Amino acid sequence: MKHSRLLILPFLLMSVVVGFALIAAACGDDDDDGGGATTVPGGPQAIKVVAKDFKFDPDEFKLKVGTGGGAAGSVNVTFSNQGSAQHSFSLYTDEGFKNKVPGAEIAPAAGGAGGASVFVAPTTKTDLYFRCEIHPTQMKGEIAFE
Ligand SMILES: [Cu+2]
Repeated sequence: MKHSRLLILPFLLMSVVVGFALIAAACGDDDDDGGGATTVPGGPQAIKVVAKDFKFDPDEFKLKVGTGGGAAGSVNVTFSNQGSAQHSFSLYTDEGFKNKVPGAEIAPAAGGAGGASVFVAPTTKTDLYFRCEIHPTQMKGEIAFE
């Protein structure tokens, strides 16, 4: 009986450690909340867009309405092309893709490459629309500012 007691204690400790690891892993994955959006308090908002298989992943983001200026009012875009064809990132204020958002543009990048840009977040609730200029009908997405 003494032996089984000694074996149970390490097992319990392991269970606790594994339990904490699972909780930490679950909390660390915020991707479901904002569709890949991350926010640092007082800093710029940020989105990570991946281009793959002629699609953007994610293709929908939810961000907060901007504060009008400064770092906190801007959005950092990180773009990563994980496909083999060239892809780009352009952001527009309209669904018809006529008015570009200044600063947001990321030039065409080859597969395995990427880019980054920064734009000023709108200060009122609005939707912005992005697309790949090389595959404009296939690769589209949306950023909702709420
Ligand atoms: Cu493309």
